[in-house]
Amino acid sequence: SITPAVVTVTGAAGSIGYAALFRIAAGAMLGHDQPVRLRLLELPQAVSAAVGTAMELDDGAFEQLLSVDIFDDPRQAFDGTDFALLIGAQPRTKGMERADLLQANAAIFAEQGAVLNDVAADDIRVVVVGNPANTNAAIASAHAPEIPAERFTALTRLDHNRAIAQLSHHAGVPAREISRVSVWGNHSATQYPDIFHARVGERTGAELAEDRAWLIDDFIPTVAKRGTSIIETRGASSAASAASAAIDHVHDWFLGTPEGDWVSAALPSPGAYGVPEGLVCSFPVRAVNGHWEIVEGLEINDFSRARIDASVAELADERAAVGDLLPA
Ligand code: NAX
Repeated sequence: SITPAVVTVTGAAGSIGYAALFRIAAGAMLGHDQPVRLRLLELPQAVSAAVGTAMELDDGAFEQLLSVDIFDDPRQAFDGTDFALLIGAQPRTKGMERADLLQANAAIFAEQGAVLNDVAADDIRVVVVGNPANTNAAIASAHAPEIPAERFTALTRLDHNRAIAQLSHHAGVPAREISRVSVWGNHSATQYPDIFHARVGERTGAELAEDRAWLIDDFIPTVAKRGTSIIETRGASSAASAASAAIDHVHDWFLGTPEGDWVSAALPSPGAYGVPEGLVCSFPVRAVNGHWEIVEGLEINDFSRARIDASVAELADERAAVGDLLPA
């Protein structure tokens, strides 16, 4: 029999958490044969909503869902956990400066990193969804010295999936025939969705990129500003698509990326592609035997270099803004 996996979801009563939990319970994340124990972490005022979600999870009668426990204490929620989806974060409220948001979240992720360091399972894998996701992941990792840094990742798979969707519409090719898209940098409007190495049905991304007007004025900004368009159109921020991307991220990390393809995820830079060490930056990655490996040796043209550098500069600024919580 397969050892059950312990999965902790923070912000479990929020919009993304609500959408993610049912698909995790249904086996979309770890496979349909993998038994799962769910731990939900919420703020005290949202515990009741999380209890209600747990009642609904019960009512799903999911075959592989062994238990659902709810906590407002990270130490209990992360005890022995194998997978941590860190979705809960302090939202940006009216009048709040970006630096204030960074500071507020830095405190949350410093604490959660330290607790994970103390109580999580040895093979813990962490994906940070709560914004600013890259810097939050860097802070959590900096406070977890006993956990290998590459176990702390941030979600840029939603950006990756958005890029595939836009390419699919533009080229009239189904998503399943699109591979090797790369998102570089920060999960923010400075991110760079790179199609120069992509395969788009019978065509190449490089060929599509020859239409620079489309690339610069349409494709890149549409992907980078998609979150804002969703808010404007839907009246609420991306939730089910973000949950789906977080599930894709953990799924591939655990079970592997398809042969011949790669995905995007933000990892602590080992200095790859000139990205300063330790910045949690999105790269093209493959999962091999349960570990992310950055796809090496891609040729980066001047067009891409300038855009990667701009997003990496923003990550460096965020690191500077959180100061002591993230030692340089
Ligand atoms: P919601 O406000 O619906 O839910 C957040 C939940 O987190 C709330 O229930 C709140 O009580 C809880 N929470 C806050 N602080 C917590 C803490 N310290 N411990 C445990 N729980 C805590 O937000 P939702 O729409 O679910 O978005 C969650 C986060 O994802 C936000 O930071 C959002 O900016 C971020 N996003 C990240 C994306 C990505 O691709 N990386 C895309 C979607 C989304 O914008």
